[in-house]
Amino acid sequence: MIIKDIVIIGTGFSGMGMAMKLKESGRDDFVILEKARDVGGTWRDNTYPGCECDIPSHMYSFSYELNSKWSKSFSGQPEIWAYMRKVADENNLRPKIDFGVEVTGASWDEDAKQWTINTNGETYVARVLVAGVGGLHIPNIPEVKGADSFEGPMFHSAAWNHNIDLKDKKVVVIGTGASAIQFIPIIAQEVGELTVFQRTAAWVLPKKDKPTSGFKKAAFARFPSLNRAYRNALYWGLESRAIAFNGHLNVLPLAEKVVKRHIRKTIPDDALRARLTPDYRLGCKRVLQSNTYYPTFLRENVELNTDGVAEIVSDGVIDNLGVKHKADIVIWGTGFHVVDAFDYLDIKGRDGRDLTTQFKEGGVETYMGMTINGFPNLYFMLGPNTALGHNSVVFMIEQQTKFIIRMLDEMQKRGAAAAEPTLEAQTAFNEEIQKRVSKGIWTTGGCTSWYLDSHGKNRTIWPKFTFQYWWETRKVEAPDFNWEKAA
Ligand code: NA7
Repeated sequence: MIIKDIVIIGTGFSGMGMAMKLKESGRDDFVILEKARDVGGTWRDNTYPGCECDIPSHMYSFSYELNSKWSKSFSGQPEIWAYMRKVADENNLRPKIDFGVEVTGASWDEDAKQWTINTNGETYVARVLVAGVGGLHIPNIPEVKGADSFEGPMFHSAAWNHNIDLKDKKVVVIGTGASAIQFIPIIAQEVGELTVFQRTAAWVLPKKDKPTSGFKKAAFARFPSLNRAYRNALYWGLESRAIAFNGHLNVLPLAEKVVKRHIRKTIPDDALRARLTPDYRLGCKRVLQSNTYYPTFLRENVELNTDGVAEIVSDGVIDNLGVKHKADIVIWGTGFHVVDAFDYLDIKGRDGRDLTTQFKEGGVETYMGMTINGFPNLYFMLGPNTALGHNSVVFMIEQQTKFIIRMLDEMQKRGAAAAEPTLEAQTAFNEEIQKRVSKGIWTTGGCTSWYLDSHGKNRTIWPKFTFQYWWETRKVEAPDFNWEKAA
């Protein structure tokens, strides 16, 4: 058994950010548990061709670890992952990480006021547990009739099989979300035939990506304040997008026109254009960006299928019209388990209450997306209703790490062994969020998306400006919590 004051799960932006803030606050009695052999979270795991950020890199990075060398506006996965490894090295985080340790469950010990954390190896015991597991890490592979009978390679975009040579092969891609629209234009250039199964057309804006000039890199390296000013300008530019999504829908037609013009200019064929044009409001699902996605459908070797996947057979995919599309390889670009991601965690709180059951029966409700009544000293990073469509989630992560440090300070000040939000505070937070979110484009825009749970409630997105999150988490509202002294 390994005893620590604090256990963090995961070494993505969340886990690493938490570790850095703990160190900064003078706390060293912690460990990070990482199931893989290196740091990086989703940016280590997603290696599909063309994987890159869709929030500008100068903003999609730690505010206290500025990087003057980003090669372009939206950096690719290898560069983001290298940045994360560098941050881990420069902050000496690796000695604090137990690699190859996968958490299988955690339970709260009421008497000892601590968490017992079960893993594939040692058991850990800690006063505080911080889950930095991310919202997008469990691949969603839909259950399709006959999928087991497929004889060729079949893999998900988040587990790309680089040993498979796609050259001249017949490939079927299922899904046209954020990942698929990045790899489809690239693999289309080498495969023999590509059939893309689109269930819902995406809004794909042109991507304003450009290389960072040598001058800019040198200036940012020499004068970090310039880099920060640029980051600030990006922040406010991105933040302004929240105006449209959060209820001021009159701003949206402008952006919709941009996409429609983009499709019109690229796709001369009326029927194909119609199939690629969304029938719901922009912003309802995550808005995508690419300059190469639409033109890909002009290629002779690429076919768009909008008839739906009915069945997979040994050598192909049959659509709902009964047409068979021969395939040597099937690639799932079908996203992740998001709202139900917690089902995979076996977390037992006070009186043995099960987190999954509580979320299923009472709704996915937390306080500030971080703490949960009945689950003392447990913190989620990027938990329910703190994901973003319009700005960098690293900003949210930074506010959360600061909030958790404030909670630890407050516990210390009060001599508290355990802290959890009151049910009243948690309910009030969720009522306000749901009131807001119900007016937003994600609910009113005429689509279904992974932002919504099975009851149509948005349990994913933060429906306000991100500076409001900063404001609301900038101090601990002591009456919102039960502070429990050690027995
Ligand atoms: P997304 O953006 O959730 O895309 C998933 C895609 O897969 C989307 O086009 C879905 O269609 C499609 N899908 C999902 N299930 C099915 C089934 N059963 N049949 C057919 N098509 C299906 O996931 P990504 O991996 O691309 O990106 C996830 C996030 O990662 C992204 O937003 C970034 O933040 C990073 P639908 O639109 O639901 O009809």
